[in-house]
Amino acid sequence: MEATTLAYAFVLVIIIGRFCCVLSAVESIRLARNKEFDGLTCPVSKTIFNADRVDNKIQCASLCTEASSCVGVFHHSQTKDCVGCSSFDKDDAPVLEGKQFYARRPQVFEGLEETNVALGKQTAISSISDSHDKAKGVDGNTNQDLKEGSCFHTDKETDPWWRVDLGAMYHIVDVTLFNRIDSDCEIGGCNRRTRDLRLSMGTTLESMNIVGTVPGQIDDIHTFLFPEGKQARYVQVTLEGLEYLHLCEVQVFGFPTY
Ligand SMILES: [Ca+2]
Repeated sequence: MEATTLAYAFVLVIIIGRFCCVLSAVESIRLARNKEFDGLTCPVSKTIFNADRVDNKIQCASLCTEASSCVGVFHHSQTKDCVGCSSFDKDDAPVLEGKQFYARRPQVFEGLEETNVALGKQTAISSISDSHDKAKGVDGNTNQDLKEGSCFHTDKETDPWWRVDLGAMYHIVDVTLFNRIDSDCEIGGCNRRTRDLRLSMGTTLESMNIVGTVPGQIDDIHTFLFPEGKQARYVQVTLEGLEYLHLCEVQVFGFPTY
């Protein structure tokens, strides 16, 4: 009887020991998961949203734009988690494979790759001179010599304009104009014609707003910067006054909204 009791006690000790090991292992897993998840969380009480099934970083960043207090997001390309924070120091974030943090400064996201969203898009123009069609403003060729066949050119008229339809809403961070700089014009060069420009943007053609102006002649390459970003679908360049309008490329850098 005593031997049997000892045997039961021995087995009990083994079971308890293994149970403790299991508990210890569970704790390790929990801690490991917490540690891993630290890279997807914000400081205490600074989480604004925690969305799952967010397929890409741009959709994740777009969620942040809908929350005025959001300063950045984590997006995990494997788990599809998207976490928005009202405060975060990205330098403190642990580096985990597949996860990236994107800071909002304050509306444009560092880390997202802006592209020329005007490239190859539909264009409109007030008039066309010779073969210098409107589409040449977005053909990807920045050659600034008209003879090379990659510039658009209006007739001489009052307030000539050129416009691109981006086809969707974009966060726009800069617009760059490539002036015509060949020497085929009369004294003074052709580049002097490109002056007194205004840049307009709108989400619709009925809601265009002036977002930049250039008094006098523009540089050979002129860039309008929008550090906080502009949301627009249409981008238009208008020359104020009686003149030809010709540019060899208009680049619109930004990233899509969803
Ligand atoms: Ca061109």
